[in-house]
Amino acid sequence: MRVYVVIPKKYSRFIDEELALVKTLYSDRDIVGYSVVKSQPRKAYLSSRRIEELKKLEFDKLIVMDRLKPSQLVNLAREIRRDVVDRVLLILEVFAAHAGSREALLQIELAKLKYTLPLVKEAIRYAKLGELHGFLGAGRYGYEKYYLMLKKKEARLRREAENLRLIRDVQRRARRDLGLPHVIIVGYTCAGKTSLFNAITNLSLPVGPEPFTTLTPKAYRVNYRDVSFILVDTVGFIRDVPPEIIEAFYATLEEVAEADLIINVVDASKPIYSVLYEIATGSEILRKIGAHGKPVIYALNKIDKVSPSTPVLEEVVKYIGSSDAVIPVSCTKGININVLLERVRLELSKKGFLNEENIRFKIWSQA
Ligand SMILES: Nc1nc2c(ncn2[C@@H]2O[C@H](COP(=O)(O)OP(=O)(O)OP(=O)(O)O)[C@@H](O)[C@H]2O)c(=O)[nH]1
Ligand SMILES: [Mg+2]
Repeated sequence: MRVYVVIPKKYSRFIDEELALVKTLYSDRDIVGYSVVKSQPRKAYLSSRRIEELKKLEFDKLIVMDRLKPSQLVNLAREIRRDVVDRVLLILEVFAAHAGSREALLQIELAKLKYTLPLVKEAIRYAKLGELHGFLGAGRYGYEKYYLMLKKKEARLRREAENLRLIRDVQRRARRDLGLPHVIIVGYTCAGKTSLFNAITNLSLPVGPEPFTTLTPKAYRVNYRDVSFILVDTVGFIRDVPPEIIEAFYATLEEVAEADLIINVVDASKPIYSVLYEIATGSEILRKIGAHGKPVIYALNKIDKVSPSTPVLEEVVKYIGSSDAVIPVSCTKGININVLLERVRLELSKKGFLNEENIRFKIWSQA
């Protein structure tokens, strides 16, 4: 499958990251080229000149790294006579390829259905005119039958997802009943969340340079000096996460809303504007999933890759307005992990979570 990638100008500073997303599914050899385009509200998203250019190129699928309206997507597919996916569909495909659990897969399938149903509806209008062949995989069915089939599938998946959610709820409640505080690791994809989780727990969960290595939150009990807590690894954030994905998928991040402490892992080896951008948008996502007002520790990770003359720490401290909760670390080299743990201990002790106090509290409450 040869693909061609179109990147909107708004992402021109992040071309490598946008291409990295594509490369999680397609090898360098499959990607025949890419171009940066101005995004304007056109009928088929691209200008007719651009479409003519693309028609001459040899590839099977066009990947547009922007969010397209259903009509734009369908129009573009008609015009260039090839399959088209937009950034949302691509992210959903990446998620599906990495889903580590039945529940993750279900959530992704549901999000995908929610996104594709309007597309299929749009396609029905054209399919009647015989202009779309096999777009979105509908070839063998005809779009109307395909639509009904998808609707049924959606209902079935929804029931299954609900059952699994109930099971997870029970597990989470059982964990909470232990009375241990929850420390949740969040951050952009590839920031090193799982590497930090591994460094603290001595486990070896999969880590990797490609986005979305982790799709199922993992929890583990940690004992450090006089504190014990549950450490949770989570799904990474990504720039412009479409609402469907936040809604359907980050729902598995309910953990975050119940956290006692949040560790926000940031890849400090990125350019400073990216670092600050990720801190700002990360806070916004946390707010959206109901985690505002919780204490946050910022782990500036990968400092082994940062030259000492780069003022990333200073800039972050200036941005956040306090130096207490910003800790430069390297998870793979094991630098400052103890400093971070001390900070975790301090924050938990402020909330009365030292083991001693736990015990005292229990005796007191029994009296
Ligand atoms: N140089 C360097 N690389 C690191 C460090 N921490 C993590 N990495 C690398 O960064 C990449 C991403 O690490 P992960 O721990 O998988 O990142 P993640 O945030 O869990 O990513 P997702 O699960 O995909 O969202 C891997 O290739 C790691 O080896 C670090 O301190 N220094
Ligand atoms: Mg991970």
